[in-house]
Amino acid sequence: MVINFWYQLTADLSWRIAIGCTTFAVVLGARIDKSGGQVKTQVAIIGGGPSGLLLSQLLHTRGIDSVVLERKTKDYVLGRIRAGVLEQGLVGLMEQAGCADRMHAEGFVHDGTLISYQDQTFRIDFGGHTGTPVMVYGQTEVTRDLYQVREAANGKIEYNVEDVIIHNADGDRPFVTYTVAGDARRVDCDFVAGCDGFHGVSRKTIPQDVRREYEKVYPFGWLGILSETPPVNHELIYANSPRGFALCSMRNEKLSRYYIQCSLDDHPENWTDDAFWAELRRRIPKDHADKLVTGPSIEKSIAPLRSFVTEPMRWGRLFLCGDAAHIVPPTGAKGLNTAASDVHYLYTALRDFYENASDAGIDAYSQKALARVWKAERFSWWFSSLMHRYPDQSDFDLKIQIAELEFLKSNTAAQKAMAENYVGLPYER
Ligand code: RFL
Ligand code: PHB
Repeated sequence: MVINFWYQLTADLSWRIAIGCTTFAVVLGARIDKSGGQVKTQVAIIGGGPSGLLLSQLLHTRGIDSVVLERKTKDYVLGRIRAGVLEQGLVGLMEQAGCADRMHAEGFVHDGTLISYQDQTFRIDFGGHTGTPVMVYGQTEVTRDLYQVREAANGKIEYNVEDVIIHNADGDRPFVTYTVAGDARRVDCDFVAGCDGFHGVSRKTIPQDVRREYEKVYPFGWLGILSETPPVNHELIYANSPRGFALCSMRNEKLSRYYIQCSLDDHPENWTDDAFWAELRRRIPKDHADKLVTGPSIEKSIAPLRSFVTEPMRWGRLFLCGDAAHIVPPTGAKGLNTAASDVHYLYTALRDFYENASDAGIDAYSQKALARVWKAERFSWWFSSLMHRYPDQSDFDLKIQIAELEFLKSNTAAQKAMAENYVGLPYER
């Protein structure tokens, strides 16, 4: 009873004082009281993947308190091999978050990429067309760096959370309930950030009659392997071959990441390492195939390809970020980068709220985030359509695909458009 009264009072006070008074909000936010499994914070973040951790750390740099609730363990999150290419926007956010040193020391700056089809190979010159490179640095390392700064700052991350439910998102005082090893807990907050990926609970909290979903499922997947071998080329190679798409990527000079298009009913166990290397060799340009260094795979998995967007990305005090709101096929490396632009818009909006007592940012969040999301969706869809073999592709479709590749190879304006999208469109102010 006493706890509940105190709790209601601080929840109410925090909310009122937060409006228009940073200092008080910061002081209250930092005063996280925990009693009987109840915690008070400013922003409850569901999901401790890259979106959730980055948002939490950025808010921390401005004295805005958050609690991250993660369904898995830290090791599990770090075990997921995913993105490898970071746009400058994300690089800049890592700098603002105070955890970019290792990325700058160990990441690889790429000024272009190779595209191959039939017996042709050409290069898209990012530097020449946009003056901007991309950074090759694995999502695993981004996440590791974010965990490190969150832990150094005593950031609150709860692992192994189950049964997460978001309450009152459309009211004034949202709260989140969950269990850890059967123990019921609750976080009261001003806002909830849904950073819990495609299979999380946040998106589904938005009522069905408010939510509109757009989806395209592709009739193939990517079989990917990680191997402790030197990359076949110093830049990425995207290959359109009659046997299907292939991608040569990397994590560092001793760690390569390769993908081949596969059918949706395929399984990683169907592929010995030798079979994978043989198939990759058949799909990439001959001069590269000849110098491909092979070795045992240390990870092998299949990812289906999907385009997905949910609208709106805000419902009351709940804001969706990253894969919770949208998915792109990995062709063009936009998933993590689009998650990062959401984080940028939400972080800016929350700063505006706490520091300037302005609702303008949070009111504009969904529209601003979606405007950029749809451009990334278009680019990923276009690049996927250009590079893959579709089961139902007619001879006409194939001719069009080759004509488009030839146009891209020879047309500077088309290359510039591709480079601008690949390195990442600017964040709107
Ligand atoms: P994540 O990474 O899925 O993290 C969500 C977190 O939420 C947790 N969670 C919950 N926690 C609490 N309660 C619940 N009910 C929960 N439900 C889920 C999960 O355990 C998880 O830890 O989403 P986030 O943070 O939005 O990050 C998105 C990125 O991970 C994703 O977009 C990229 O990996 C996509 N992607 C790529 N993106 C790029 O920008 N560049 C690339 O080069 C790139 N390559 C890729 C990719 C994705 C791939 N796969 C496997 C889908 C390559 C591949 C193969
Ligand atoms: C990766 O390195 O995992 C990667 C790189 C580029 C992509 C997709 C994935 O387009």
